Amino acid sequence: MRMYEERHNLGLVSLIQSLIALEVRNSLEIAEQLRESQMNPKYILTACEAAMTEINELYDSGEYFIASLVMAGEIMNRVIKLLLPGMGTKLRSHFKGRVMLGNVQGEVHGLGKKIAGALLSAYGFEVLDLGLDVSAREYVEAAREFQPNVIGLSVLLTSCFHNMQDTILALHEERGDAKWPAIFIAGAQVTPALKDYYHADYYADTVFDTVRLCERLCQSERWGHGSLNLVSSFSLDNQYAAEA
Ligand code: B12
Repeated sequence: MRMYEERHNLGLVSLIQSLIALEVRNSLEIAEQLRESQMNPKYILTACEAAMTEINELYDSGEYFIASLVMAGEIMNRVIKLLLPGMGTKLRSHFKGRVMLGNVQGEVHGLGKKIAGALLSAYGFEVLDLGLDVSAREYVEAAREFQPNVIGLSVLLTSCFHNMQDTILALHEERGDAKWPAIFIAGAQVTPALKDYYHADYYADTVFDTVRLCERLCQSERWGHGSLNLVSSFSLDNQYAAEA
């Protein structure tokens, strides 16, 4: 058992090192081996995030350039694609509700949202991903058509916060006095205080929080509850990590 764990940890460390070195093929091979060894995809994704943080530090210190960030984003994109099929078959269950996601106008950091969308689909939600750089008007029009139970806005750049605000205001106007669809915000720079400041309904910290939040919201809407008495974020990693 111990040897098995050590091998897994070594694999994750090699993945992080390989990502930091921006080695495309090697990173994908290691991710594939970890996937085949039945490792929980959550740990593989967490390792990717750790590598991203390190890559960002190298960028900040001037050792890496913007091209390195693009490259790192591309490798991570491929790792996510590689992990998706396994996540789907393990987690997919009956239809739970409709979730619409998008990156607000001006925002091109789409990896966190992509992981969230993949995980939500795997857990039985119908997901519409509007993509990157989505205007307030596009959100509203898509919501009219798709009729989501929940809408998630993703933003990482602080310079895009005002666009997030415009989108939330437009969605509030569209739904009038109704409580649905519920609106949540997510992304590395987003905090519970921002949720209050920008009048979003909820805030999700990790992608696993998002799954749980959407499950509770969709259940609540089905049972006719006005809204949930939830604190902004959850910590449910254990439950979902065990399942994933
Ligand atoms: C990779 C990267 C890029 C890539 C993006 C590639 C891609 N396809 O997404 C590229 C090179 C394009 C890029 C560009 C820029 N970037 Co950049 N980038 C990063 C970096 C290094 C990693 C982001 C990332 O993908 N992390 C991995 C993902 C999985 O993590 P995550 O997004 O945080 O998501 C997690 C949670 O937040 C949550 N989550 C996130 N989103 C969502 C959405 C939903 C719906 C849910 C449920 C959950 C969720 O779940 C995820 C898993 O836990 C960050 C630094 C950092 N460490 O965050 C800077 C960073 C975000 N970038 C930054 C900047 C400034 C820029 C540029 C403006 C740089 C420039 N001078 O041109 C441009 C932006 C252009 C634009 N108009 O948007 C700054 C933002 C600073 C700020 N305060 O606003 C950062 C913080 C770097 C820094 N320290 O300065 N970047």
